[in-house]
Amino acid sequence: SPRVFSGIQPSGDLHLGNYLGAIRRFVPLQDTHETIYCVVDMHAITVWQEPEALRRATREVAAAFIAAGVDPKRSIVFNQSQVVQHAELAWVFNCIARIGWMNRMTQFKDKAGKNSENVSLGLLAYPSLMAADILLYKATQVPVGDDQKQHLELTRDIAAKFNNDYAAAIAARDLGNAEGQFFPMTDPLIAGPATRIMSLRDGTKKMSKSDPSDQSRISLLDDADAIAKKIKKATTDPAELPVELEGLKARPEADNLVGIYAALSDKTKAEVLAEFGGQGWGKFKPALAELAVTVLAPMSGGMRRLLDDPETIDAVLREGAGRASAIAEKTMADVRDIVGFIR
Ligand code: AQP
Repeated sequence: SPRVFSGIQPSGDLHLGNYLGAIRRFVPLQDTHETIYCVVDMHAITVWQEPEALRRATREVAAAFIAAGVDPKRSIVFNQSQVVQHAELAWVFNCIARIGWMNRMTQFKDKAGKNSENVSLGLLAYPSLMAADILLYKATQVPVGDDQKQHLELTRDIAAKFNNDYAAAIAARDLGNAEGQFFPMTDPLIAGPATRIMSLRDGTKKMSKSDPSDQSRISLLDDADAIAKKIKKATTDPAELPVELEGLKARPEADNLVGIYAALSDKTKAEVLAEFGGQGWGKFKPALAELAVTVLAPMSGGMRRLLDDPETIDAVLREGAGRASAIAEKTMADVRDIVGFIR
C-alpha cells in the first residue's frame, strides 16, 4: 500500500496549527496507508535547543501523536535521531542539492531574517534532511500544512536529480521502477480549511511554535481558561461577521477565526457564516472558545496522562525506531551501492 511519512519538530509548544494542519490528519491515513510519523529532533537543533527542553518536547510531540489517535502498533512512531540513516542520506543529498535551491526557500529566508550569514549551516540544509526523511522510506504522500509545500517541491527536485545523476548505476543494478526511478516523486497532502492557521495577534503571520508571543497561539497543553482568554483577546477588526464568504477576503483575522471554527467543527467556512454571519465578536468568540475547549480538552488530557510516564513514551519511540531502521537500512544499502561507496 502507498506509504505516508510526516514529521513534526520538537522545537517548542505544539499549537493548534500543528494539530489541524498536520497531526489530526495523520489518524485516518492509518486505515488506507502504511504510515510513518516521526519526531524530527535533528531538524529542531537547526536552531539552538536546550537539551532537557529538547527531550521534553520530543516526548510531547510523541504524546500528541498518540493522544490524537495515532496507534503506535499500526503506525511507526519514532524520533529521527535514533535512525542514523536520516543523517547519512541527508549528506548524500547535500551533495545533490544546489546552494541556490536552498537560498530560495522562503522558510529559510523568514527564519534567517537579515542575519543569514550568522545562522547555522543546518538551517540552510534543512530541506535536504527533510528530503532524506521522506525518501528513505520511499514515501509517496506527505500530510503537511501549506507552509511545507515549497520543501516538498524541493524533495522532488532532489529525487529527480539523484535519479538522473545516477541513472546508469541505478539501471546497472536494476534498482529502478518501471520509469527507471530509484526515488519516487512525492506528493504533499494539503487539504481542508486549516492548511494555514494564522497567529491570533496578526492575521498575516502563521501561527508558529517559535513566535515569541505566547498569546499568538493556542498550545495543545493550554487549559480551558487559557484557551478562552487567548481567543477573547485575539486581534480582530470591529465589523461584525459577514454573511457571505466574499466578505472575509480583505479581513485576514476574521478569515482565520472562521477557518479555525470550520476546521474544529468539520464544517465549511460558508456553513459557519450561515450560522454566525451578521453577528458580532461578542457572540462568535465565546462560541469558538467553547468549541476549541471541547475538541482540545481530550487531546491535552491524553497528552498529560502519557507524559506522566516518560519511560513508556521512550519505549514506544525505541520500538518504532527499530522498525523504521529496517526499512531505512535497505534503502541506504542500495544508495551506497549506487553512489559507489564500498561496503
Ligand atoms: N500555522 C499552521 N497552520 C497549519 N499547519 C501548520 N503547521 C505548522 N504551522 C501551521 C504544520 O505543522 C507541521 C509541523 O511542522 P514543523 O514542526 O516542522 O514546524 P513548522 O512548519 O516550521 O511549524 P511551526 O510550528 O511554526 O514551528 P517553528 O516555529 O519551529 O518553525 C507541518 O506539517 C506544518 O506544515
